[in-house]
Order: sequence, then structure tokens, then C-alpha cells
Amino acid sequence: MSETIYQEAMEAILKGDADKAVDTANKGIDTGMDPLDLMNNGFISGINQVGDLFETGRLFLPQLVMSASAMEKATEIINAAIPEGKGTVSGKVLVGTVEGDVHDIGKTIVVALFKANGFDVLDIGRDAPIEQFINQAEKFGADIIGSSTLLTTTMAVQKQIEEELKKAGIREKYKTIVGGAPVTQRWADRIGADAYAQDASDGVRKVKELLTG
Ligand code: B1M
Repeated sequence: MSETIYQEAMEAILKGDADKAVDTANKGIDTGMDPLDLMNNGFISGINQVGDLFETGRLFLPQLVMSASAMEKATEIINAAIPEGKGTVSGKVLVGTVEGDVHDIGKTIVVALFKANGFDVLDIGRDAPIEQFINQAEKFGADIIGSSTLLTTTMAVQKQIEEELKKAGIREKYKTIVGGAPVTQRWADRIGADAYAQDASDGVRKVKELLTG
């Protein structure tokens, strides 16, 4: 049963069929599937294939946009099915996608899972200027500043966030965590971020470590 739904989810994204994506997400949730399993094994497999086809010129921008739109609709349903919860560790986490980058599907999953684990989360959206990361963190009283980026060209903004925090003399007030498809532990070490997370579950683990460490 799960395998069939994963397959349907993948196909819906590959075809850019938003209605099918919504139906499949609802069907999966209604039959008691774990929302993150459905996301990871179905929808994310589909969007990763779309990315590969786009990169190799076998699929073009309009189709990428349709698949992205189907993915966004499915993600809304999946995220809504992840209940906000009380965790064992509490803390305030600001999360945003960096300036110049509009990719936010992964970031919204990260936000949903952070909330599900009881963290107090401020989502500053996508294409968010560096000043917003810093000013909003100050206002919100964040413990952790999290940035997401999907483009190799905008990875440098994560480094600039580190630099601007240092310039403002407030780097030590915060822990930082970086994520996004091209981001690696090596990149995090290079720019001086406190943590790197490969996916949303890893993000929860790392945030807990940062808050308790
Ligand atoms: Co774009 N895009 N895109 N795109 N897109 C990529 C990233 C690309 C790799 C595709 C490819 O060529 N293979 C490529 C980048 C190449 C590069 O930089 N080297 C690319 C490109 C080129 C572009 C445009 C330039 C295309 C164009 O216009 N010619 C353009 C850029 C626009 C801009 O930002 N300025 C563009 C636009 C778009 C859409 C708008 C159509 C759409 C985004 C819609 C949206 O996000 N609302 C889109 C999509 C959907 C993709 C792919 C296919 C899928 C991204 C995605 O949603 N993945 C992507 C290919 C790929 O990544 N395989 C691609 C699913 C998501 C759940 O995973 O975001 O990685 P991800 O998040 C994961 C982890 O990374 C981690 O946890 C998440 C959950 O597990 N994580 C964190 C992420 N952030 C984290 C933060 C954390 C912790 C963990 O802590 C703070």
C-alpha cells in the first residue's frame, strides 16, 4: 500500500499534476501514513528526479514550474499534518531562505518539523535580506539563526550572515545552522557556522544539540 502511494506521489510531481499530488497527499495522510515518510519517499523522490531532468536538459522551465507548484501544494498538506508539539528542549529558532533564492519547499518542511518538536520558530520567508536575518533575530530574541539555500550562487550569503554578525559584535549571542541541497558540513566548517543539517530530521537533532550543548 505504502509503495503504491509513494509511486503515485512521485508520478504526480514528475507530471506536474497538482490535483493528483493533493489527492495523493490526502490519501496518504487519511490512511495513517507518516507525513515525513510520504514526503521523503514519494514527493521528494519525484522533485529530485525533476531536478535531474532539468539539469540534463530533458525537462524545461515551464515543466519545472508546474512540478514545483504540485510540490508546494503537496507540501502544504504534509506540513499541516505534522502537529505542533511540545518537545523536551525549548528554544527560539529563526529560519529563512537567503536573499537571491526563492526555493522554500525544503525550508517550510524544516520549519514544520521544528514546530512539531516544540521549538519557537520565526520563519522570515524566502529571498530574505541579510539585515532581516539579523534584525529579526535581535527582535525575536532568537537562540539560533538558520539559513537555507538551494543555489550554489547564493551559498555565499550564508557566509555573509556570519560576517555581518561578527561585524555587529553579536556573533557570540547566536548559534547558526545552515542547510540546503548544495550545502555540506565542509561548507559549514569553512564559513564558521555552528551546525549543518542534511534534512529536516537532522535539523531537529542539530538544533537540540546546539540548545543543550
Ligand atoms: Co530550482 N534549481 N531554480 N526551482 N530547483 C534547483 C535548486 C537546481 C539544483 C535544479 C537543477 O538544475 N538540477 C538548480 C540549481 C543549480 C545550482 O545552483 N547549481 C536550480 C535552478 C538553476 C533554478 C533557476 C535558476 C531556474 C531558472 O530560472 N532558470 C531558478 C532560480 C530562482 C531563484 O531562486 N532565484 C529556479 C526556480 C525554481 C522554482 C521556483 C521553479 C522551484 C522552487 C519552488 C519553491 O521552492 N517554492 C524550483 C525547484 C522545485 C527546484 C528543484 C527541482 C527542487 C528543490 C526542492 O524543493 N527540493 C531543485 C533540484 C533539487 O534540489 N534536486 C532545483 C525538495 C526539498 C524538500 O529539498 O530544498 O533540498 P531541499 O530541502 C531539504 C534539505 O536540503 C534540508 O532539509 C530539507 C528537507 O529534507 N534543508 C535544510 C533545506 N534547508 C535547510 C535549512 C536547515 C536545515 C536543513 O536549517 C536552517
